[in-house]
Amino acid sequence: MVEEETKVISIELRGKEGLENNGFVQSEDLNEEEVENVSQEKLPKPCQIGIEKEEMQELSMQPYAGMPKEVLLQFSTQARYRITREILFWLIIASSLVLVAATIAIIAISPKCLGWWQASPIYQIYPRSYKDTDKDGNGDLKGIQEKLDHIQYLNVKTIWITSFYKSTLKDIGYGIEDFQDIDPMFGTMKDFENLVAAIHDKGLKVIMDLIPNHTSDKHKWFQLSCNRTGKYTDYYIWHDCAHINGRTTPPNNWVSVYGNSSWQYDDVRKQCYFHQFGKEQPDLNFRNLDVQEEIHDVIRFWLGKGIDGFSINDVKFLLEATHLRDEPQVNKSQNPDYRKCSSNLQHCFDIS
Ligand SMILES: [Ca+2]
Ligand SMILES: [Ca+2]
Repeated sequence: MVEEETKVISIELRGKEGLENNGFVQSEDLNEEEVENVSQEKLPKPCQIGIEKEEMQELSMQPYAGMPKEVLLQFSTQARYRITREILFWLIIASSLVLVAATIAIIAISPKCLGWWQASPIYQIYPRSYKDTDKDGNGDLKGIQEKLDHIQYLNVKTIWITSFYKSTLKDIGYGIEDFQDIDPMFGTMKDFENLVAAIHDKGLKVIMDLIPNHTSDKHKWFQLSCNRTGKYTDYYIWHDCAHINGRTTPPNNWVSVYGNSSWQYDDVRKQCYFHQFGKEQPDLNFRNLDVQEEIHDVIRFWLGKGIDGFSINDVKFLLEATHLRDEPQVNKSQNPDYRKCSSNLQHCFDIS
């Protein structure tokens, strides 16, 4: 009989009055003597319940919080705990290896160090106001060379020499007459070569201005363009404009950085040319591939002289919209005469 095979196990259960707690946590404040003193009448009556043996085994095998080491070891060897533990262990090992490999890969493919142009502040020199060695009142290239020890003392690694091109000195040397020559005020090409060599001997780098947006109106390219000579005809931005009794009506309302119209009438060509800056600085037509190639030649020329890099000037002015639409006024209720100031117009079309 099933009932006969069932072994009744008596379990004494007592009320949870702090006397027992599963046998693994004892109240340190309650010693045996105190327990003896507890009145038997006050203790709850033991009771008996019947539990199947298999149920009892399963019940007794449930892990519980705070179980002692001996009980814990009983469970730790069971397959479900051992396999789970091993899977987690190898996952941690694999994750650690992936992390180490990724770290090494990132270090390996990252730039090893800063570029030379990032290694220190760049020391800008406006040569005309720097040291004057021939006492003509203007600084010169030899003056820069004489101050290299001072620059090195400052722990500067790169020097930027602003425009020393041959120019009319309009706009402090930014209206260039010849992109491949040095203004006599600053010295000779030999002086420049000596300066670059001295700079490099001291372990320094040197950059110079590159001004591709415009030239001086004295540049030979512009003279040839005024006369519509061959490929130079379209080296600049020309457009028809009305010119009656000395009064010019420009193609649009565009205003130069220095104020007033960006268009200047040329008596030789009988057209207007565009200038972002002064009227003595006509803009090159940078959509012309021959012009682009000319600037490439300029870059190659100075790199050949040993220059380490360029500071490219006024890049945002390189290209203008070809449709030549009027720029909208910032304040539409403003008198149109105020359009003579560049800041009164939105530059949607003449600045890229
Ligand atoms: Ca001088
Ligand atoms: Ca331009």
